[in-house]
Amino acid sequence: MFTKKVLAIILALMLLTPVAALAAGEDPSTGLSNTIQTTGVIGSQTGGLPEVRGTWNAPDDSDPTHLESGIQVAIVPAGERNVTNYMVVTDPNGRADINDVFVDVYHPDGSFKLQSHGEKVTSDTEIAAALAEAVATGELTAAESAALADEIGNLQTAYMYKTVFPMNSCQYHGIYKVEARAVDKVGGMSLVTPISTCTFEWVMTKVLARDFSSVDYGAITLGSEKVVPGNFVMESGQNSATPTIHNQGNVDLAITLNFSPMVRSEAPVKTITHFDAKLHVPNADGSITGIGESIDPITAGTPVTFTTPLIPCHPSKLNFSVHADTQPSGTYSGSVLLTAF
Ligand SMILES: [Ca+2]
Ligand SMILES: [Ca+2]
Ligand SMILES: [Ca+2]
Repeated sequence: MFTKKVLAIILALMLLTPVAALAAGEDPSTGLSNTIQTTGVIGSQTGGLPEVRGTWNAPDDSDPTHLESGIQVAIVPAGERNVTNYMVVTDPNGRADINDVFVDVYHPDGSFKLQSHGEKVTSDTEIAAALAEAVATGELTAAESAALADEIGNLQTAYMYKTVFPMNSCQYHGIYKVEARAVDKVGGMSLVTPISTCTFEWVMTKVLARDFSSVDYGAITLGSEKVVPGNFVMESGQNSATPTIHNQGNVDLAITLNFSPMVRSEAPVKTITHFDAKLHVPNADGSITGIGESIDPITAGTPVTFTTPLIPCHPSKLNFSVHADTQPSGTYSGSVLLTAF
């Protein structure tokens, strides 16, 4: 019954679909509907797959004395740097059968980050140095290192490969997983095992940069707010008239402001104590939507914290405002403490 039903549907489709008959001499390799034969043999690779015998990452440069287990990689604030993965690979068909190696790198939340292909390390000096470093950082025991060196050097059954991939301060801190894979000349791929998997820690680093060191409200009119508008552009130096702050680390920052009163320099002493501020943080992809978060009013001496986190990567705009209502004319000065935590 089922077959009949399917047949009926196929017949109906044939009736509904106008199909031009192939004219004499027309190329049969063209057409809108094509059946291509596929073949393959499962099990033909048995015993022939390459095998990752050991893998580790470097450098442990945020932990130079290697007191902390694992690899702690230091970030470059607002910049990029390379991480190196090493793997030692063998193949039952001989190490000459290894055709390609690559790593799959995963973010701390488990999502895929990137794939990068490696190259064979041919220098004995470099091989020895990489193995020695892995022992120093605790990624390999001395016995494991010696066994791998033996497979590469004496037995000549394995090669060492290194894969260099970039890390950016825009990427959040945490433990990144690296799966080392190898492919042989007939396309057989090594299996993912605990031995072919390693990690590194992208060390949490808080960095706040700003492009201004002072805020000049200029002429203030009694009864109306005076705004110093920021922008999204980090100017070089710290003399910008358009305040911008930039999270150059790899973790969200909370931003707190604490205004001091602005005090009149002439006698009698008078103070301005009413301020406000607005923080506008771009989206994670750098696009800018919305109008930002205002805190208004802010009273001098009372710290306030924006609920909007300052996310890494893209510069954010910070506006400062002052309100003077009854103060006499004169020159007023104060300060604001900008804190990130
Ligand atoms: Ca093979
Ligand atoms: Ca370490
Ligand atoms: Ca600016």
